[in-house]
Amino acid sequence: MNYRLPINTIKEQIEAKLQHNFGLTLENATDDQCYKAVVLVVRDLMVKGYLEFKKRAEETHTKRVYYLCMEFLMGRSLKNNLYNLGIEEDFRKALSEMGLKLDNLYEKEPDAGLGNGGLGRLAACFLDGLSTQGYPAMGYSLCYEYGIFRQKLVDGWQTELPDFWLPGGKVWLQEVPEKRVEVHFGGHIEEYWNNQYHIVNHKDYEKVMAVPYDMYVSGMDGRGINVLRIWSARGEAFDMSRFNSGDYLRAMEQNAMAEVITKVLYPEDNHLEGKSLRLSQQYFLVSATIQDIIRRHLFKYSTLDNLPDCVAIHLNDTHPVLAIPEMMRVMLDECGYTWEAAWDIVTRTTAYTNHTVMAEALECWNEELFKFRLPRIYQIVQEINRRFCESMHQRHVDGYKVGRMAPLNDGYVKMANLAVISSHSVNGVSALHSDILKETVFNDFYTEMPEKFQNVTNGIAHRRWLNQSNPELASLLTEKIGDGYIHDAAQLEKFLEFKDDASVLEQLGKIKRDNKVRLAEYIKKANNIVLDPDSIFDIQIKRMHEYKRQHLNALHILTLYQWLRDNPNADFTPHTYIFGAKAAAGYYFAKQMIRFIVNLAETINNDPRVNQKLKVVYVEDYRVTLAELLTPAADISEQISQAGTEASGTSNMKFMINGAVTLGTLDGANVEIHEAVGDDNIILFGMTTPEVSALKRSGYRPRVFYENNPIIRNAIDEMNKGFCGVSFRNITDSLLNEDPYMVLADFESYSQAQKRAEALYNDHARWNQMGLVNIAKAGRFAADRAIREYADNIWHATPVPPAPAADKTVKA
Ligand code: T68
Repeated sequence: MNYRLPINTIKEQIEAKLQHNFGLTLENATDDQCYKAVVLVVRDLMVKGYLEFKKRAEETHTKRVYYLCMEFLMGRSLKNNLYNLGIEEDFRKALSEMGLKLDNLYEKEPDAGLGNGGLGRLAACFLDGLSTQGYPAMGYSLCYEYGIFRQKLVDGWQTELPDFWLPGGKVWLQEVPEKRVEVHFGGHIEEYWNNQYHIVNHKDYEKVMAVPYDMYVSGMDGRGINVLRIWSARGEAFDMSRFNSGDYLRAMEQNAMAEVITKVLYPEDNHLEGKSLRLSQQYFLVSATIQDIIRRHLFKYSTLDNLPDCVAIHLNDTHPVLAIPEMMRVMLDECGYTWEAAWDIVTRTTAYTNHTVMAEALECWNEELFKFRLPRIYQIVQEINRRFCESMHQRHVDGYKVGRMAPLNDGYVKMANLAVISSHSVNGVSALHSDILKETVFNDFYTEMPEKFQNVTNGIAHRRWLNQSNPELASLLTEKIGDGYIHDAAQLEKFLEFKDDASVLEQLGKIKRDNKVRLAEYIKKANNIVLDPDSIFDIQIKRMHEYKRQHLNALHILTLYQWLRDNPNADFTPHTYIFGAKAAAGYYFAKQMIRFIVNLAETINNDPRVNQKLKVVYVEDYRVTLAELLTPAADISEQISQAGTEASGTSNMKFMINGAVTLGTLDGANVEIHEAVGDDNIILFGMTTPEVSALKRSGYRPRVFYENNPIIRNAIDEMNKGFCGVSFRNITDSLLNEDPYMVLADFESYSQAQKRAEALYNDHARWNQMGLVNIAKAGRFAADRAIREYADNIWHATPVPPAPAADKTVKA
């Protein structure tokens, strides 16, 4: 479909939307209203494309992919959709003729922050990959009224403000009230036999309505347009019985309780609190989604027998795993399937991705809570558990091992166990992570059912993270290697040809500098700190977490500061360290880490002995839109997690494709980045995963490093004394006594790596060449590639075949 419109038509349509939606003419409209009018015009185009794509998918019986995830960190959409539909320049021109600047309207869009970090952003990147490659797919999630909180730093301490994104964000959403479904909580179950039929009645439940909102997601060229369907919780429309019995207030209260379910996104990543509301969110998502999927399928086929042939359901992490017992419930209680038939269909349809090995993130629900909130689902999980244990005993599997694998154990519902047992495929998100899963957390399962285990290394939407965020680099690439890489990121490899081309290397250096200047302008405005664009921009952006070791980076900066203070005239390559991260609201240690970095930054930036050479910036409210500004400006990409802890990482890929050099451990996808670029184009340090395990086994004593290394000792002593009047003894206590992520053990190696980075940077041609190799080798980390692997190896799905030529002629 061609999405282009004549410039005059674009202008007329925008004016019509202003008139129709706001009762305004252009002269009286604000930028905010104009932004919304533009979105409405773009949305109309996308609806047309979507309907056409959907029709073709249905006619060709192409398998549909349903991607269930509690989080989709979409960021902004306007630029992405205009770019993908190939209409950005037309809109820019039309708006300019109307006296408006498209770039100003972009700034009116709030980030759709319906996620915490890597997991949610991955889901968003995957929607792009699915649409671009023409797979008919639907993302399912929740319409949180408040997305990830806005971060405000007050004297270095993170405070959280509500992110009420809907006033500016809702314009992308289409409410579909006729597709609403009921979700039932609580109550009790009555069972009886009627002739040979087992009847299950769920009584006295609370009813919550799930109302869908659809957000259209375009792929490149608009070939495929898919929908992200997010559910909003509502109380019953109007409880006449309560109203009639005079219980008006109680009726209103029930409504409010129901609506709490989608009020706010839980702001934890890689950590789970067993809160009842979170369980309700999870069940609300899967119940509404499964009912929706089954209704759609039955409407078309009148049977669920062929579900696994027509549909793939993907469970992104364990959060939506209750989709499995929910599907069983619908098939058993509402569709009359036997357990065996239903189980066969369900397990052939669903697949599961694991995103973490962190013990505190492996979901377990208190069995009593679970039973109370979801009595029928609990019964089904019990039956899954019973049958699983029985089958293992029949195979003479050791009883302890069966216990460890059981979904019900020790008074908990173990979601990861339920996921592995009930899915036909289990994958990790990088080669290393997938191996670790097999060797550790899922080793019991791996030895019993090895055929289920796969790896799909993560990938990023390279058009957003390269073409849209770094247009200068994108045009250099297009000039040198053509634009094939936009669809096929593997073609970036052609850029290697220019590895020794001095003029291209120089251009790369200039582009990087321009992006650094752009970032410096933002930081001057936001933080009132002046940065030197010729200094090394060394960036660590990701959630604040001990395992990601931002405190290793900060501790090293402190040692640099101490050295520079003593040697102010020493030869030192100017270095700017930039951090951006939110901490989970209740994660005290992570908040202390933020405060440490902010206070350290304040001290360094205000010390005239060093501040011409060393700067530290903590950007407030790190989010997708800021990442788009930060990533192209990095010289160094900090990927310094303790080996074996970061499942994959995706900022490493975004930095790489923008020509930054990874300074990192052999963890997550860094291992594959290393494989791709070779020893010369990455700066590695620290222990490997087996070395970490060996040190743990032999008994790690972090204090030894303090005692034997005066540099570490001085830094820790100064942390104890404190910065800006605040002592960081809780961090140093942890480092000296436990150091669970072995910061001190890796410190010396990290410090050497930083020195190597500086030396390499000073050889500008060499440094630019390292950047070039990183760009050229980044193709394999595209979301398009990851999606193809999921489609081929897990979902067994194919793209919608292009319409026959005859069709095209008719339309033209
Ligand atoms: C991340 N996980 C991994 N979790 O940490 C990262 N957790 O290595 C990986 O690249 C990324 O997933 C994509 O695979 C998360 O981001 C969460 O955000 C999360 C949210 C809620 C509960 C638990």
